[in-house]
Amino acid sequence: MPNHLFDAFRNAISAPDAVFIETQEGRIWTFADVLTLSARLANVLAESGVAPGDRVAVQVEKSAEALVLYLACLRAGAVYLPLNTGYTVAELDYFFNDAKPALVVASPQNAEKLAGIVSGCGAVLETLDDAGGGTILARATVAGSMFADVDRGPNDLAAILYTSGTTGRSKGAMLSHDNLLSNAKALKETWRFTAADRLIHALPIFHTHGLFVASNVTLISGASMFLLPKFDLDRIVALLPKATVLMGVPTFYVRLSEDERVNRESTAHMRLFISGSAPLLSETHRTFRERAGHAILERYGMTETNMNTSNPYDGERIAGTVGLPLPGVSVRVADMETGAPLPAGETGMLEVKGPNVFQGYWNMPEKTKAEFRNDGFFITGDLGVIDGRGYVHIVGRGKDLVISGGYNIYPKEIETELDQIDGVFESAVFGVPHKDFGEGVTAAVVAKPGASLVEKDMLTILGERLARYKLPKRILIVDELPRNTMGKVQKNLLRNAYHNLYD
Ligand code: MLC
Ligand code: AMP
Repeated sequence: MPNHLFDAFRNAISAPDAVFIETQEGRIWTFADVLTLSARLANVLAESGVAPGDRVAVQVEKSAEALVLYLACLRAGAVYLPLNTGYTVAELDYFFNDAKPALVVASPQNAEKLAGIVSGCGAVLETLDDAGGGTILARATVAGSMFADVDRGPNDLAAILYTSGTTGRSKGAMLSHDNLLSNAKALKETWRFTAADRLIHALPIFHTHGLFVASNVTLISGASMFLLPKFDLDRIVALLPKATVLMGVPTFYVRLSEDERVNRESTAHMRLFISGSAPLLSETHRTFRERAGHAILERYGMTETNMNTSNPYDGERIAGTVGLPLPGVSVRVADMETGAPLPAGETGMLEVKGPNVFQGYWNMPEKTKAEFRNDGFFITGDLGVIDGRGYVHIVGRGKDLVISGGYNIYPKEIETELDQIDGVFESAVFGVPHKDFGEGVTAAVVAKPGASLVEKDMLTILGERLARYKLPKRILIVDELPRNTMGKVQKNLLRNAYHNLYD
C-alpha cells in the first residue's frame, strides 16, 4: 500500500532540482533537498520509536525545516500535531495530556520549561529552531538519507489540529490523508495552480490555512513558495513583482489596501489574491480592487472540514460571499432546530459533506456524534444562506466565537480564566469591530462587592495562562451584565453598546 498523501506530493515534482522554497534569507530548497531532509527526519522519528499512528506534537517557529518536518511525519506514518507558537505551558499541558504524543518538538528556548510536562505525558522531547539548529536536525544530519515511506491509506490519520470549543475545551480534529489530499486537489483545480506558481507564504503553519491550504496546494501543484516567517508588509510588497499568488486572512488585505506601494503596476505579475479564515469586508474587497485592479477571491473553510466553498476563478467573485461549493463537496442550509434542509434564499445552519470532512474529534466520540446529522452532514456552526446562483453567504455564527486576525477565540475559555481572578464576580467576552483584526476581543467584568479591579493587572494574569492573541484588547469594568428574563447574558447588547470601542 502506498503513502496516500505523500505519494501525491512526490508525483507532482516536475524535476528534483526545481525550487520548492525560497526563504527570507534567500536560501533555496529544491525538491531534492526536501526529499532528502524529510527522509533523514523520518529516520530520526522511527529511531525515536515513533510508530505509525503515533502523534508528533510540534510547537516551533516557522521555517522551511519545520515544513519539512510535517512531510517527514507523513512519510513515517505519524500523525502531525502542530501547535500555535503563542500557546502557554498551561495550554500545552492540556494538549499533551489529551493527545499523548510519542514525540514533542519544541523551540530550544522553551525546552526547559516544557521538559516536565513532556516527560509527564510519556513523550520524548526534541528541539528545532528557525535558524537550522536544534537536536532533531543535529540527529538528522547523521541519519540515513533514504527512507521507505510507511504505507498509509486514504483513511489513515495524517494530522490532528486542535480547535477551541464553545465549552472552552479544545477539541482535536482528526484529519485523514484523503481529507487533505482531496481538498488540495479540489483547490488546485479551482484556483488553477500549476508548477509555474510562486506563492507568497506569510501565514503561520500551525493552522489549516497556512499548513494545508497554502502548503499542500503548492506541493500538489509542484509549485514553489517564498516562505516568510510571518506577515511582513514590506517584504510582501517587495515580492509582488516575483510572485503569482498570495493567500491571507482579511487583515493582510486591510493592511495592503492602505499601502501606496500596492498598485496595478506592482501587482501586475500576480494572478491571484485569496482571502479566508474570517469575513472579508466588502469595503476591503472594493478598496483593494480600486488600488490593485484585482478582485480578491474569498473562500470558506474550517479546521474540521478543510475548505468548503470558493468564489470562482473565472466567474464573478462576489464580495460578501464565499462562493460556490468546491468540486466533490456538498453544502446545504438546514433548519437550526430540526436539521431539515432549507430552500435557496432561506437562512439557517450551514452543513457540509464530502471527502474533505474530518474523521471526528480525538477522544471525543460523543462530541463528534453531536456535530453530525444522521445523513453524514457536518454541522458547521456558521449561519448562512445560498442565493439563487448557488453562492454561499455567511450571515453570522451559531457558535459563540470571536475571529480576530483570522484566529478563532472562544469567549468561554477567556471567561473561565477571568472568573478565576481574585475579585471577579463574573465576566462576558465578546467581539466588536476592529479595523485591523476584523473583531477585537473585549471583556466586560463585574467586581465582587468591595473588590477593586484593575484592567492592567487582570491582563497580566491572563497573559500567564493564555496565548497573547486571545487576550482582550480591552477589559471593561461594569456594574452588571445585561441579562434576558431567562438570566442569559445578552452579548448582543454588549456588542451594540461597545460597537465603536476601537474606532
Ligand atoms: C497578533 N496579535 C493579535 C493577533 N495577531 N491579536 C489579536 N488577533 C490576532 N490575530 C497581537 C500580538 O499578540 C501582539 O500583542 C500584537 O497583536 C502585535 O503582534 P504582531 O505579531 O506584530 O502581529 P502581526 O504579526 O501583525 O499579526 C497579525 C496577523 C497574524 C493578522 C498577521 O495574527 C496572522 O498571521 N494571522 C493569521 C491567523 C491564521 O492563520 N488563521 C487561520 C486559521 S485556520 P502583544 O500584546 O503581544 O504586543 C482557519 C480556517 C480557515 O481559520 O478557513 O482558514
Ligand atoms: P477554525 O475553527 O479556526 O478553522 O475557523 C473556522 C471558522 O472560520 C469557520 O467556521 C467560519 O466561522 C470562519 N471562516 C472561515 N473562512 C471564512 C470566510 N471566508 N468568511 C467568514 N468566516 C469564515
